[in-house]
Amino acid sequence: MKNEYLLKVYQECESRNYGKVEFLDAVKEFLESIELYADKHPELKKYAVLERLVEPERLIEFRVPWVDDNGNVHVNRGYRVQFNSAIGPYKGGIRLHPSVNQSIIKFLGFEQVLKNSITGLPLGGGKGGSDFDPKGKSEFEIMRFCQSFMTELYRHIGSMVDVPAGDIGTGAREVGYMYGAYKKLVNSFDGAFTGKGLEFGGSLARTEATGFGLIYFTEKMLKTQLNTSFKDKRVIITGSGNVALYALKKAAELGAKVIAMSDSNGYVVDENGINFDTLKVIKEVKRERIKEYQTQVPTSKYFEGSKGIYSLKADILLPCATQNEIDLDAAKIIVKNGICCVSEGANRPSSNEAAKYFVDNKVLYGPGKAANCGGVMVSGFEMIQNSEREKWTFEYTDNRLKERMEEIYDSIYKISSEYGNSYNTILGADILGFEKVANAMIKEGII
Ligand code: NDP
Ligand code: 2IT
Repeated sequence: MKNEYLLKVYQECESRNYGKVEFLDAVKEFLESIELYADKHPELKKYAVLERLVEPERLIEFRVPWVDDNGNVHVNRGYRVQFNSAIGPYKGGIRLHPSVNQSIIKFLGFEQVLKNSITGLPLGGGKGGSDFDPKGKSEFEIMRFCQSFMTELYRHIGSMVDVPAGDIGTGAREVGYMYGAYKKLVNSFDGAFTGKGLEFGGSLARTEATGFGLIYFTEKMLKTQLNTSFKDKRVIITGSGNVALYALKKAAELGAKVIAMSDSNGYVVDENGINFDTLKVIKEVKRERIKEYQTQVPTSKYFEGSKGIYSLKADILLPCATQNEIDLDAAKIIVKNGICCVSEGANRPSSNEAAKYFVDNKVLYGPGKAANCGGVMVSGFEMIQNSEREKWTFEYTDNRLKERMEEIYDSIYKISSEYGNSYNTILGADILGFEKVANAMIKEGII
């Protein structure tokens, strides 16, 4: 970073966020990538747009006590960051994972501001979560936790204020419990959550949206840059949750062979292509580990440890698990193995160094904030349907998602090309997301 204004913003942010590594990495990547844009836009400094952008409007931290099935009391910590509402109500998921802390929630909230702007919908950015670990908990323990979480969160959200949704550890079941508790507390059916059940205001295709959107974006990138497609490609997907599962489904529909998938314990390799229906029952219905796939499909192989997956030979890698899965060393192995495309279903799965390495080596790179924005896009469609008291068909919703994901890639390609490198999608995505938010922050005044 050479621009003095950007340097000053980063240094101030660093001193205010000591030790918040994930958040600072996200801010640094963003400031570095918009440098050429900032050089041409002195109004950013005049109106202190970047100082305001990196400071959340509000961060709520709260106690979440709950009682397990044996009568023991536990206390977890809950968070909601309401990062930026310049272009719409705060919007973003809720993550339940033992690793959740302020730094992770802030990085996710910061990314969400840009991502939501990229969708083209009027949505601000937020994120929430807790260090609660859903693994091994009974159905009623999960329900009691979600209800306790909502006894605080309900007062901060609403359909015109802040609209949460799912993320790691929060799927349709958890959203149901949270929305149920919210409704009871506010006595209003105002759709203040997305990812709801289809019986109570949920949108068709929301479950599929992030994974499908990732594939639509990536297919367009493959076509534009390499005049190729998913057909007959060998694909690796990390993770085996909501995003990974529906990325598998759509990639296979387009003729790809997904040869490996993982969870935090290990990975399976199936040279015949991982079977969606088998994996869906294991993960969504039975909530088992991916190891179980090997029992169901004896010709496949299971390996302990999730890192070995990057050493497999393939054409395309879709990281769909969590942040910082791919460091520079892993990126070097991936490039050496001939992967031509890395497209992110997860939020910031590649470290800054790894992402830069992909761009520098002309690997097609889909940054998460663009490649995975299909999820929040269909969340936005759910909000539209709720306010219209409407229900769109699966086909209509899916077609709109596909059309929009392709347009988003086109816009990123255009911006990156104008700035001199069509492979630098990091710059393209950041500028696409940022410009609208920045203009809104200037026009709305310094507040
Ligand atoms: P799920 O909880 O459904 O699945 C998460 C998957 O990632 C699981 O396979 C899990 O394995 C693995 N995983 C999680 N944490 C770790 C870790 N620390 N190390 C290794 N593996 C890990 O979550 P989603 O599929 O919803 O989310 C996956 C990613 O996609 C996240 O980065 C999320 O922020 C992002 N995302 C999600 C969207 C959505 O609509 N759901 C939208 C946009 C982005 P295990 O079971 O072993 O923990
Ligand atoms: O990271 C994300 O975009 C999500 N977890 C989805 C957010 C949403 O509001 O649908």
